[in-house]
Amino acid sequence: MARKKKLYEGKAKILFDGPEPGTVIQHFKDDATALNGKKHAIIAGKGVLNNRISAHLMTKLEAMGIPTHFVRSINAREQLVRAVDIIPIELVVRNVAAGSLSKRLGIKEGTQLGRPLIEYYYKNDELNDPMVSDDHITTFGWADTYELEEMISMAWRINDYLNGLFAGLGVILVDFKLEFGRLWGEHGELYIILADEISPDNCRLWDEKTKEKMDKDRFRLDLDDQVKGYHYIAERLGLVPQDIFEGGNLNENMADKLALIENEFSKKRRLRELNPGKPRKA
Ligand code: AIR
Ligand code: ASP
Repeated sequence: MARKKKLYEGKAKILFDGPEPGTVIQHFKDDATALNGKKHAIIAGKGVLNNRISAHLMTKLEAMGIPTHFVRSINAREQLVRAVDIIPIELVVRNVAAGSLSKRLGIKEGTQLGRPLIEYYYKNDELNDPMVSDDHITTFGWADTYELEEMISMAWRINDYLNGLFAGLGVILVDFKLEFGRLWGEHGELYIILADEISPDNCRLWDEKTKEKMDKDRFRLDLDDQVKGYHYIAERLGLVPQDIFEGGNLNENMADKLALIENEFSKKRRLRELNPGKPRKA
């Protein structure tokens, strides 16, 4: 097979040119970074697990009416996604205080928030992804008011859905980060769709009983067994059989096969490709 053309390499993922027009291959690496890339490690197996977790959650969200960039799984580390223009805003949804919210405002970690909170961050590594207001977003044209409204309404629905899904599995969805992209239809109409990934790299997930952190905070805070969170979440979601780990190592051949089997069960998703979402109002 011809070598794939690399379009972009990020901290945790690589994007390659896709096999069909308008598609991109999203490759999940084992690299983990924090502090804007200053802290780095390889967490063996993370890429495979995040690829599966994100494919699964995006498929679920698509089924409840959230348009996403996910098309299908390709292999253990790669998925086909739609090419979009990423809107340079990270939406963070919080249900429980943790991380930068606790630090910035002195709210004790673990405090249940009275209602979910949405924050916006401007996606810019040089500036360290600063927090911004909706006024900044529209004033500087990072997104217009329609796009922002669309992102916020999807973020609420995603939070409702994921909160319930994880609660049913004994996991608390503390907070998470979303990215959206613009996609133009055949007739020039604009769609706003969910992009990037949803995985323990951009969600905080705690075991409900023990409150143990089962996400990237294990790496950020130098806790032991950094792959544990990814593995635990994939297992709770029913995505990895016990024997996929051989003596502590993930069997990538087995993971490859699982990725393809999952596509067989989600043929319905193909229909939605023709109808990615609600078109923008004129
Ligand atoms: N996040 C924000 N920027 C990058 C990521 N991954 C995610 C974190 C956390 C949430 O957004 O993983 O789930 C809030 O992060 P913080 O650091 O603002 O508390
Ligand atoms: N991945 C980002 C970084 O490299 C932020 C994070 O997830 O902590 O800084």
